[in-house]
Amino acid sequence: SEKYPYLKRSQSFKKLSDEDISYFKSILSPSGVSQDEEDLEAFNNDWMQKYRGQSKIVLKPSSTEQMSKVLKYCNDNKLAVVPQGGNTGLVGGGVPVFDEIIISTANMSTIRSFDSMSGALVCDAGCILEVLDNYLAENGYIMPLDLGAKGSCHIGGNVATNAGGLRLLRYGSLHGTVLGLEVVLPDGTILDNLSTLRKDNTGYDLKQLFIGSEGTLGIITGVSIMAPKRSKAVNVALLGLSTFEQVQAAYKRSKDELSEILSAFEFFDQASIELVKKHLAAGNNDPLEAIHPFYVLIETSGSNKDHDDEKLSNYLEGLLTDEIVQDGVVAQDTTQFKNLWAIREGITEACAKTGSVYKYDLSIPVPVFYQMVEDMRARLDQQGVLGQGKAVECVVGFGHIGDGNLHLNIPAKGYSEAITDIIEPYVYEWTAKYNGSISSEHGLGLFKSPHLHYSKSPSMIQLMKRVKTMMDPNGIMNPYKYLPEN
Ligand code: FAD
Ligand code: 2HG
Ligand code: ZN
Repeated sequence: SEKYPYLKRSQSFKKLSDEDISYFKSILSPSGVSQDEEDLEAFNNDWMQKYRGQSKIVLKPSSTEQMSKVLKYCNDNKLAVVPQGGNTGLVGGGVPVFDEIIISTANMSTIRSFDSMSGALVCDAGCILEVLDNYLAENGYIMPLDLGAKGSCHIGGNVATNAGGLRLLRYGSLHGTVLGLEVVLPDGTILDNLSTLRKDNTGYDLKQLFIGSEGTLGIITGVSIMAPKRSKAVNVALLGLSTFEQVQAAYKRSKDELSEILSAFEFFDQASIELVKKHLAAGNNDPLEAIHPFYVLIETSGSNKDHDDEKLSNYLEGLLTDEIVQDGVVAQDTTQFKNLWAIREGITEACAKTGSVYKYDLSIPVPVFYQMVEDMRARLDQQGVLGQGKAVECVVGFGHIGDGNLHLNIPAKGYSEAITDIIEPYVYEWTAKYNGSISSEHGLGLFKSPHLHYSKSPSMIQLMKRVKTMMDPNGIMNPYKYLPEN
């Protein structure tokens, strides 16, 4: 493929034939097989318009049994596949590289059960995250995860990428909140582990292997997840600060003074808000008078509004008195609450409006977060490519302070080897120097697989490859991705 000159289609995979198509049509409903070109456009291209496959078919099973038949057939016939949920992934994992068959969970969107005593929700993998959260809201519960992509991403995709997001600080990762999974293995075996138990120490915890496996070991068809009670009192505040030291000071204090009610601590820089203001309606929601070098969005969630309000206002007053923040606003109603979150959640989309974005998702120590951003700025500037009208528009830093996760975004006019060579491997070496992670929450996909060694030792990568070979001996599951070739 011209799209990926450095990759070769594996000869071990068969090409799709009319016979294969007839078989798929015989087991799936008419809406379960699509070869329509327009339809395929959306499935072959990723959210960023960065990755592009050439699949000729998308299959949408509507039951676990259908999924099992499809996968078994593909495995028996050495047809490569790529599982796809909402196609919001940011590392090129959910779209084909060549002609892999796209297997979508779009037709699997039933909520199977909800236990209002334990909070255990059991649902199909194709349920949209926001739909689940709205369903739980009616029952006084909340999904333990939330992302800007909630309106499109599927819970199966969330589990497959081990998505982090905006509530991880409070409710922890999916490795803790997922109670059970139903997974179809490449040979068609249905692994039924949809447990709703909070505790279960009987044997290897196999579900953990699929959380974050990005479609390389099997297809998740069902998810059992522990939903916490929805907090009665929720506050959100937006703060303007002058330095990154102040951001850290505000975070430290929030742990002391807001402690058990703190439910999010997000930061973004001036470049972020400028892009949001330039490209999105959400930019008009900024209630602060001036533009600040740094912003913090704090959310509290608790059970007693008076108690939370008092804590938050004492905390904010202290920050203002000690000149740790320059300005701050607490949302006064639901609309303003949503508006403030929309600014933070809009940064990804605002960056994308520029054209192409070089996106890095790093775990590094919080004290060096902004040094990374500034070093990258200096580096691009030195090479003469940074600034208005140049190849790179700006360097944007934001992310989940509470989780030690920096999002470094570099919006540019297009993707080029020259720019990539300025950024990489510099960014990975920088991260490795601090024993950080080159993928904090977005995953490896096609983008990061060659760089895995910056975060994992040779013996760990070897063991990962053995697991992959054992579970997917024909290598049909999402090939060319996740693990490095050599
Ligand atoms: P897809 O993109 O369709 O697939 C992602 C990967 O999972 C692929 O490798 C695919 O093959 C595999 N996969 C999908 N479904 C299955 C399945 N059922 N079984 C096995 N494998 C499967 N991520 C974060 O972690 N935190 C964030 O805050 C965050 N915010 C985002 C905001 C925006 C605006 C966008 C566009 C993305 C954001 N993301 C974030 C990226 C995130 O990984 C995805 O949004 C989400 O988890 C992927 O779900 P999806 O259903 O879209 O999966
Ligand atoms: C977020 O935290 C997402 O908003 C997306 O993880 C980050 O666009 C990004 O780099
Ligand atoms: Zn994020």
